[in-house]
Amino acid sequence: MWRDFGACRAEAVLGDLTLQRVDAIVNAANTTLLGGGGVDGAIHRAGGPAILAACRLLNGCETGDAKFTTGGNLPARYVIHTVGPIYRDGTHGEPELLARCHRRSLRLAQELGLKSIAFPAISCGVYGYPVPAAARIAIGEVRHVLEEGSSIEIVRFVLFSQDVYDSYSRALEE
Ligand code: AR6
Repeated sequence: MWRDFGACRAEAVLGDLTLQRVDAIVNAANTTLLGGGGVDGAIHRAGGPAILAACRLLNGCETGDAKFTTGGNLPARYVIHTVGPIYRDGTHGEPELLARCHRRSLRLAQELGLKSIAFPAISCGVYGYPVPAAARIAIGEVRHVLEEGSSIEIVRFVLFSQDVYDSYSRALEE
């Protein structure tokens, strides 16, 4: 499923983020940036120790912010580490923080001069964000940033299961 926003293509695919041949993949990290489970664990396993070594120099990352490191052994040149909100009930700033993760990651990619970036479903695993709502926020914010004008040509959402893929596809169609 894909859709063009301005000169940029946004797409949703079912797959493994760590295998993507893009300029940067985005990690759904935690504030320590020192690794964890889920997609974070998969990125560190596939990318090797260079990513953790680079993360140690970054002093963590606040929720809603983003920082970058090398991609190590990954096909992607960079990993952009962002920290999504832990979902409580939706009234504790979760939507704004989730939107900010996407905005900060895209801005960082633009500052690095990148043309392609791939996101996972940030906050949709351990952090418990209801997937349809997270998908609408993620796609809405990406659209917003791209329509402001951007050097980025491809934004790919790489979803690990059919239900998550379906939610992101639906949000792209809306
Ligand atoms: N490719 C694409 N998506 C994946 C992959 C993969 N290889 N592996 C898992 N997912 P989560 P969060 C999906 O829990 O909710 C970590 O411990 C997964 O099915 O990775 O933001 C961090 O260190 C789900 O749909 O991230 C933090 O402590 C989505 O990625 C915490 O988890 C996100 O799930 C962050 O939690």
